[in-house]
Amino acid sequence: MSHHYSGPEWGFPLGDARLDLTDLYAFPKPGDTGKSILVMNVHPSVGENPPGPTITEPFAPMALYELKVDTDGDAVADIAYRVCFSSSEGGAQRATLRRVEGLQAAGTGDGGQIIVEGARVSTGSEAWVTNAGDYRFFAGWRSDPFFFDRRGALDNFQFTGDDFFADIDVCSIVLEVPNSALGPKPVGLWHRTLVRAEGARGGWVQAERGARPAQLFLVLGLSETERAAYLAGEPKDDVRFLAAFAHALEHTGGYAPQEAMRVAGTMLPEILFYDPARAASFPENGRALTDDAVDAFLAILTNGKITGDKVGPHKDLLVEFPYLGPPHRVER
Ligand SMILES: [Ca+2]
Ligand SMILES: [Ca+2]
Repeated sequence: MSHHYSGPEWGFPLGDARLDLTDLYAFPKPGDTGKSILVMNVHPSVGENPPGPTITEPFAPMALYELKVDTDGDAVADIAYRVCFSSSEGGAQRATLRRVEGLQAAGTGDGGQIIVEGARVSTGSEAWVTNAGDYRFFAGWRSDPFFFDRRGALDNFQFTGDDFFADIDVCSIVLEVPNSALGPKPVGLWHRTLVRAEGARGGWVQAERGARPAQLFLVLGLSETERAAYLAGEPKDDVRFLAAFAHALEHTGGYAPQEAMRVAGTMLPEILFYDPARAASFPENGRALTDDAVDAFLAILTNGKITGDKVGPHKDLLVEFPYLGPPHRVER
C-alpha cells in the first residue's frame, strides 16, 4: 500500500504516475556517522487504474519534487531540497537539485541554491551518480525496495507471503547529505510533488504529499473531500484529521475511542521523525530500506490482531550508493 496508488479509485495524482509518491526513507550512511541517506521514491512501474505499465519517462518535466525538513518540531519546514527535471526529448532527462532555508523552505517555489545541476537521470542498470561537495545525488529507475503482500491485503488480509513488489520498479531520488546540513537536532521529514498552476497567476499546486508508509490506507477511508484536503494539505494542519483517523482505527482495530485518539495522535502530523545520530528503525527513527513498515502498520491498524504479511525485505539492495538495486526492466 504505502503511498503506491494514492489518487481516487487507486489512480495517480492528477492522473500522472510520475507525480505519485511511493515511499520515503531516511537512514545514516553505512560506515559514516557524519552523513545521511534520504530516499524519495515516486512513480511505480505498474499502475492499477489504468492497469498495466506506466509511462517510461521517470519524472514529470514540469513538476517539482520536494523534500521538506522541519528542524524545530513545529511541523513547518525550515529546510527544503527541490529537484526538477528536463524533458527527455532528445535523450536522458537531466536533474537539478536546489536547497532553501527559512521562510522560503516553508513556502512554495522553485528557487534556491543550486547544489547539483544537469545530473544525468538513470534509466538502465547503471546508476549515474553525481558528487557535489559534501553531497551525492542519484535520480532514475531502480528496483522498488518496498515489500508487501498487496493482493493478500485486498483479499481481506488473507496473507500468503506473495510480494506484489518483487519485480516492480520505481523512480528514486537519492541524496547523500552531511548531517550538519540538517541542523544540530533530530528532524521531521516529508516529501511532496507539485505542478505549475494553470492560468496567468502562476504558482504551484501540490499534487501529493507523504511521509509514513501505509498511512494512506487510512486516508483512503476518508470522504472524497477530506482525502483531497489531506493530499493537498500540510503537516502543520493535520490535527484536523485526528478524529477521522481515530474513527477508522476504532473500526479496523476495535480500539476504544480514547485509545484510538491516542494512536491516531502517533500518526499525525504525517511526518517521518529522524535522528541522524541513531540507527534507523521505523517507526521509532527514520526508515531503513529493510524495515518492515507494513508489519508495523498492520499491528497498529488491527490493534495487534495481525502482525505481519509474511513478506520480508528484498535481496537486491546494494551496499553502497544509491543502495537501491538496479531496475528489473532495463530496456526503457
Ligand atoms: Ca520548523
Ligand atoms: Ca512484512
